[in-house]
Amino acid sequence: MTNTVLVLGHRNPDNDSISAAIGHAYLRTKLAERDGNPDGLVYLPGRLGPLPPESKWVLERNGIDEPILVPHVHVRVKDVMTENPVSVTADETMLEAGRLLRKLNVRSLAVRDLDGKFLGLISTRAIAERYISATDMLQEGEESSSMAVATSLIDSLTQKVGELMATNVLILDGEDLVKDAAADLIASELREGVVLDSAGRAIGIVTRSDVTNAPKRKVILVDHNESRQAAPGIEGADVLEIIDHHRIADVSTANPIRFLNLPWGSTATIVTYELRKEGFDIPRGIAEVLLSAILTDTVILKSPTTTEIDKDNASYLCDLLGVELRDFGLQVFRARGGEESISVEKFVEADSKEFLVNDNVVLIAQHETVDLEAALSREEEIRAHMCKLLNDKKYDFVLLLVTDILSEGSQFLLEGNPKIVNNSFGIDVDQQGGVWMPGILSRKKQVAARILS
Ligand SMILES: [Mn+2]
Repeated sequence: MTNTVLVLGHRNPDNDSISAAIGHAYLRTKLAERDGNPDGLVYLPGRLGPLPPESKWVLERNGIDEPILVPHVHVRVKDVMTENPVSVTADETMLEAGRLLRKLNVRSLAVRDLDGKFLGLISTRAIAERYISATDMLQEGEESSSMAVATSLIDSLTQKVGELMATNVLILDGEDLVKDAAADLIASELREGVVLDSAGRAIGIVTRSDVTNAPKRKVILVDHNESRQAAPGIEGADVLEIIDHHRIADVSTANPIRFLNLPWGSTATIVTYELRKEGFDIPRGIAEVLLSAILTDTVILKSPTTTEIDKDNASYLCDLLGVELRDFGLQVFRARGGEESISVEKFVEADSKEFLVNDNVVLIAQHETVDLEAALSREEEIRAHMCKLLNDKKYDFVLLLVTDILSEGSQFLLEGNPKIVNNSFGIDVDQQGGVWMPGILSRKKQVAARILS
């Protein structure tokens, strides 16, 4: 486990955090293959929370495994234990056990029954104690007592392991935190604890020195560099690298590391750029994963955070995949399923603002979408909720702009008195389906300003 490097995005992962973790783990693996990997590091993408639906969609259709769920990066018992400890059966002799201990140069062996179940530990210390106890028979100046000691020692060689093993062994769980296990182990009579599997077989032995010299877990952070957003336990982990596109925050490291932070639209853009710079072929699955994240983080290259480099890398991936950017982007956003699944309250109210017009209070709400059709399929339900707000709050009218980011316009839906809106825009808003207003994207500059003037 000590050679595993977890590549982790932020808490509450979005598609960029998932995709950048997968893409960067792939890049690091390819670099290790090409440039050598003396420490035998294995790069494993992880996630700190549930998989967003669009990530699930893109991974499933490409047959790529979900990143493993990483609840924290504290050191666990399974990170420090000696795996698959050598064991002997309870009816083997002390001679056999002793020879094995010597041959393997270990201090203890697990003792098992015939089904493989753990029974106890036999240690060099138990053997030494057995020998020393034999010397109790020694009496000053009595030749016969030396013989008794020798006989006892010889007898001990054929004694069964089961008679001498320790059974008061501390049983640990592989997932236990080392800092907790350490306290238990120091308090326990024996120097070793044992980890069992569900069938009761010993799968690991942990010694006191294992827990006091526990190595830190190795991580690479992608899509964040803020400890509040990072895996619990990050302050005790060994951060090897950071790849990000956010503000520089507070993660600190003991050693100099590679910290690549660029003000581009997504971390997936940075990973794509790096894969290209290093000259690696990008397999289809990885390309789709990265493209999906460039498109979610930049809202299909429409968000103000979008740069020329995002556009260049997105179009490179589109060419490689033979897909059309907008089509693929829409598929990704549909997989996200927001329009169908969010509550009508959220749909209407999440971004709504009251304004005062001629002594009347009005509500102007906006819902941004890349899938106008799906959004408007809920018109009836949306209007019913707008009516409820209208009556509850005694608004003069409630106007909802369903803004299509891709088509760059808004559908106006209105409940209540339509006069002001109709006069301001020269339209007849009071109709089923509402009115499409091309070019209207900003509530503040293009809608409220006109209504208020
Ligand atoms: Mn991001």
